[in-house]
Amino acid sequence: MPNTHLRADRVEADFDRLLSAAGDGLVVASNRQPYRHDYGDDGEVTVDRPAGGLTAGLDEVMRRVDGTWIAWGDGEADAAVVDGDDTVAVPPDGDAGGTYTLRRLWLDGDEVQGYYYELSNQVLWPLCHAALATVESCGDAWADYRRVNEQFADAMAAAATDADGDPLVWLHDYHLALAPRQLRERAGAGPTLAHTWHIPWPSWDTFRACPNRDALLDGLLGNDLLVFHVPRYCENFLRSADRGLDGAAVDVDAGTVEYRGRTTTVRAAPMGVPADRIREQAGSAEAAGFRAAFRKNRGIDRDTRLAVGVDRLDYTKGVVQRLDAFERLFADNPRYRGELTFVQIGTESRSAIPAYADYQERVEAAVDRVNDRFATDDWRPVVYTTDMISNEGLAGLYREADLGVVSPVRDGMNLVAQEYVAAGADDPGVLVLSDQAGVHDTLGEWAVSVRPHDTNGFAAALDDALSMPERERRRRANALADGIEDDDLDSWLADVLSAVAGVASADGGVPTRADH
Ligand code: GDG
Repeated sequence: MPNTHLRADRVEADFDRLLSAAGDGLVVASNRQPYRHDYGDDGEVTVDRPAGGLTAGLDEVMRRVDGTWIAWGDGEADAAVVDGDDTVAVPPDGDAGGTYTLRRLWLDGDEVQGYYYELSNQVLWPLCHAALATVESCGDAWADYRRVNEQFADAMAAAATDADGDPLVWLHDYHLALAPRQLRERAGAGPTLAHTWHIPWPSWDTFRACPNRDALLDGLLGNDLLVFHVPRYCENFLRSADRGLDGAAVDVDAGTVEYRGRTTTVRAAPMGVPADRIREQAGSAEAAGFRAAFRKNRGIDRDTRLAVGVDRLDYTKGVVQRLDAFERLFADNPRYRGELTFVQIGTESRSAIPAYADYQERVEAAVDRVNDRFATDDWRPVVYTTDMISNEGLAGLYREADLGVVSPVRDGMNLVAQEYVAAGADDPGVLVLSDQAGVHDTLGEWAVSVRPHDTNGFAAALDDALSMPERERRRRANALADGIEDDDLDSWLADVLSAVAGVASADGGVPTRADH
């Protein structure tokens, strides 16, 4: 295994020092924007605030440094609020924490279809999750993907030129694989380019099926630093570069690729969650109110034990396999009937793509099947909702649940598993975790591990978790809580910035957290 895992010792994150060591200012680029403007029912402009951990975490860093964030403006009122340079200061009420610049890019219908729906989500997403049979053929989508990446590169180059010196440009995810090389061609060697790939990188034997594999590797090797969640993905990427590109000098142990006259450093930094904030949310009055109302409105008895799953409705998340396992559990262990309800929160996602619409139908059919088989007049085995739940409500549900069930068939990291631990179940709960999630590499030792397709083994694991003695539950819950506090979102941000600072400084003299 290559030496690519960044140390994650718990220290106070010194962002100002790290940021100034990483570059002169910060430019972030991602497909999804941190703030979206829409029209409310009364015609007034409304603003959607960042919901996800990453966006909220980066938002705070951006406010501190007054940086520029470049993203696709997909909100109905987005164009109405920008200035002549397509920028708007966010957040709108940012006086206390500061503001930064959101630069929006406009995509036409064909570009959205080709770049976002086809190439990003029907080629790269299934490819990287090793679901080759789900990869769709692409015709003109590649040209759209290249063109949209060029728009991002133009905007990043302009922001880099406007900065006082050479900024850090931090790109995110598989939508922007070509942009690093394109930006390098526009902006030269000055800015430091770092790229976080939030999904797995598959083995070479899978990646070699990618029709545009050379261009993708070439694009990503325009970066100075490439960050994956776990060392396995680093190794897969390094071997893909080695096998796929003529002229690339790959050092798997050092985690470096020399190609076209520059070195790209490849590192693993497992992303964390804002653990303190989630614990506070779980203990809030709103969370308590939500828990009580949820039970009442969904007809779940006060004494019924809960297992909870929270997922975007994506075929990688293993919701169908999870329902198969609960069906087997109730079939083989009648004592759980009337005593346990499995709550699945399923957030609608990418529904315009047939594979996603089909998946939503399969989930609904499986929920109905289990409920038709076992439900009684006053008890349902599965409660399923696609309602978007508030952060406090979600944290409250996590705290209420005896089991947190996270069972993707493949997942880059997975934040839900960490959020469940952070919320801290009332009576220490058990994390049931697929060994196919990146987070299993860091939390697997204290979770109950499952293979999502092994229905019998999965059902037996659920039974084990539900029957686990309190002492053992407490032992594991404490170890898990320590783990996610040590490696929380701030620690992750500091790890990435430390790694950037390391590659940005010629003498490598910037201390990392590991040096404290
Ligand atoms: C990608 C990678 C990697 C969901 N429903 C509600 C809600 N959520 C929130 C969860 C969690 C987030 O969505 C989902 O995060 P995941 O990590 O599980 O998955 P992806 O969206 O696939 O993310 C993944 C991640 O990037 C970061 O790098 O971990 O592997 O696939 O935060 O809580 N939040 C609220 N209500 C809901 O109904 N409030």
